[in-house]
Amino acid sequence: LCVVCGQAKQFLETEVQNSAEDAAVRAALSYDGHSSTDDEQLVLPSRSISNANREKRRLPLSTEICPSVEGDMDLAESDYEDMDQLDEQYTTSVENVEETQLEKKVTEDEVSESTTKESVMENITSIEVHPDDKNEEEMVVKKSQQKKKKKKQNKRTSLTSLPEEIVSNKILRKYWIRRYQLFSKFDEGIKLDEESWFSVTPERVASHIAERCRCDLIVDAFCGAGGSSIQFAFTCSRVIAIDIDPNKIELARHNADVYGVADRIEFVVGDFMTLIPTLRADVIFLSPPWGGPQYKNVDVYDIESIMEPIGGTRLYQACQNVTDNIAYYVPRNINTDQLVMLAGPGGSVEIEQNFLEKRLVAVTAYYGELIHEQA
Ligand code: MGP
Ligand code: SAH
Repeated sequence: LCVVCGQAKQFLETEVQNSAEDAAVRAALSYDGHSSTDDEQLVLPSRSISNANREKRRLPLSTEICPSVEGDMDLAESDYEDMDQLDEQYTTSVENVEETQLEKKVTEDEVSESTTKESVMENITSIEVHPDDKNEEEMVVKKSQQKKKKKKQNKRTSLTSLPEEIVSNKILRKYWIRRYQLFSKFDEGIKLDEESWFSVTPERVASHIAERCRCDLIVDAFCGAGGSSIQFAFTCSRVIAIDIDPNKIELARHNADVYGVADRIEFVVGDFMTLIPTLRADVIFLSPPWGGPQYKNVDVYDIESIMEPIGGTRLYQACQNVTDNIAYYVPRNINTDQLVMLAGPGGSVEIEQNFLEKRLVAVTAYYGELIHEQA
């Protein structure tokens, strides 16, 4: 993760002129993207502008509620092979949806049994076609072709277990390939809907943010299918997870159950903007809708595009009535000037780029006491 600490941007820009981290910091500020890896930490030297005139809430930052989740979330080569297979299968499936539907009704056992039988038959047939063939090379080629065919058939079988939204929406296929990055326990029954596939916080990013937000009571204002809330349950004593969509709350509850933390989260169906006056929190985590994957269609994302017509500034300011400790998960192409402006005159913000396997996934802006202490 590449971390950039920011004060007022003007201050930052002048200060970094002579700093050793000059190039990297300016690169991060102007967002040229891919200069850092997950492992690098880039922190500006302390030039903290005091927030002292604000009332500070003490956060119990040291108690570990539960060990964090571990798992291999890196993409395997076979995942990319899967993608190719999925491409082929997808074409078939959209061309013949009815056939796919029928296929789905066949039980897994029936499918794998028939696949095995067919494969055996193929072997026999091909040997019979060339009973006297002594050319071993040709036989090897044949066998490898048979293997490929068998593999393809097995893959086709696996199509039957793909979630409906992945089969029917081509755009979601890349997220399926990344499913273990999203949830390491994906195979233990994680469920997502269309919007959640592209908006869930990937697990490693979520657990990193959760560590930084460690506190007694956190509000996850837009919990979606629970990617972030689940990780907050490992670092915070109490989690309130809010979403306006009842189906999301069902998914979040189910997914939290997969991770064994459902009983540590209070799920609330409701409009966060309406609920704010009733809330109390040490920390608020904001991961609002960005307007879908189209957020990438602009060079610089305007913070006011968040939850239009409300806008990202009003959303942030409404939270300040509850707490100054706000973590804001925003698009990687966000206008960083706007994130700095939210801190107000003399205020501070820490802007962090979240990487996964050298891929810049998103940006998180930390405010209030969530900003790392600077030397
Ligand atoms: P992405 O659209 O999946 O970008 O968003 P990707 O696939 O890295 O880009 P590409 O170059 O491969 O095309 C990256 C991450 O941003 C997702 O994994 C989500 O965590 C987050 N994200 C994306 N969207 C559209 C939203 C959103 O609307 N709201 C929130 N809170 N997060 C989102
Ligand atoms: N962080 C989540 C993803 C959030 S996506 C995760 O890791 O899974 C944004 C979510 O905001 C969507 O689920 C959407 O239903 C919800 N949402 C949109 N408007 C809302 C509102 N006014 N109040 C609460 N939730 C809202």
